[in-house]
Amino acid sequence: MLIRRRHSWELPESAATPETVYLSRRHLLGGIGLAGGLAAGALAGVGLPEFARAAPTPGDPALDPTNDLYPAKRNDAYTLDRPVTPEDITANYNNFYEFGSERRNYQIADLAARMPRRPWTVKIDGLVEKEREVGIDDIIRAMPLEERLYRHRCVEAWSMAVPWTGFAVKELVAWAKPLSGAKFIRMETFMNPKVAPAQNGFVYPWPYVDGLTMAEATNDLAFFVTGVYGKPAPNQYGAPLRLAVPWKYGFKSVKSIVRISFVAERPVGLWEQVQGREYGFWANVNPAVPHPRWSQATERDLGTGERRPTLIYNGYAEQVAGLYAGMTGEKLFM
Ligand SMILES: Nc1nc2c(c(=O)[nH]1)N[C@H]1C(S)=C(S)[C@@H](COP(=O)(O)O)O[C@H]1N2
Ligand SMILES: [Mo]
Repeated sequence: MLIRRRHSWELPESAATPETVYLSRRHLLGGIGLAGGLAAGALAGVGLPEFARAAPTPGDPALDPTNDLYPAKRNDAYTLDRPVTPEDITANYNNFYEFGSERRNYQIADLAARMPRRPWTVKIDGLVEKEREVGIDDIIRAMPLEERLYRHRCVEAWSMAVPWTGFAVKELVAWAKPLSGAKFIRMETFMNPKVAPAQNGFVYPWPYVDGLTMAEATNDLAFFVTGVYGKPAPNQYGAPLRLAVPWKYGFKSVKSIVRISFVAERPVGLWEQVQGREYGFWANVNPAVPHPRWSQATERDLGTGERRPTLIYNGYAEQVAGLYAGMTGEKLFM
């Protein structure tokens, strides 16, 4: 997803890293674990910025005030065609550009661990009966939490399968009471350059934003994530509130949301804003429509390391294809 490539031959994501080096690094990290302080200490010798080494660990999910809600009951309607990706792999392979765009992703988990999880409020605004700002714990406790096994397909052609915990976006929509003029839902990530080093830079138009149509947002599959692997989500997954729209490329799944707006105009996502020729509003997964710079026909499964064929709508056509019936003029697959 890098927009500036130093060399034209640079390939997306780990394709530029010899797989052996990449795998052994992942192995090393699995052994270190996510205990923030420990990881910071262990990694101190390999180039973490000074502030990151010294900082405490406000983001420790073990201290999450909603811990008692986990594990939530699994909803068996959502099944996988592949094994769940092990936690030590997905926890150390993250896209969270607020914390850096380097492929040395263990740093992203470690830097994100420094993000305070509370206090955290979410502003619900725009075309709703009543605008308000709500504490995240009040939202989570008002919603019916469940676990769902979902596939995730990044536009950079890697994929994982994850047991998310959360609630259907349509539950929050009903609770927010949008007015009839609301046609889209726009989600915004926090803005805090003191916590997220890359937000000090000028490459990206922070804060991270993306959106859905109301029909997409109220489809059963659209899910707000609060937890993963049966516990509150560690920060790097986008705690304390993150979207999961598994039929779309991963960049649509906004992390660490602080604002949800109901709007009449189609929101322009961060990636559409910086590179609209390559990343659009719809971004539905389709193996037959290549990214301008690489094929989308296959994906690398983070768990097995193997390539597998990519499925139309990432395997969720039955649930979502109807949303796009008759939309012939739209670029639905980028
Ligand atoms: N705020 C924010 N949300 C984000 C991103 C990001 O950089 N910032 N990256 C997106 C991309 S490209 C992907 S693939 C997923 C990655 O989620 P994961 O790190 O939990 O695998 O988060 C998405 N949400
Ligand atoms: Mo992605």
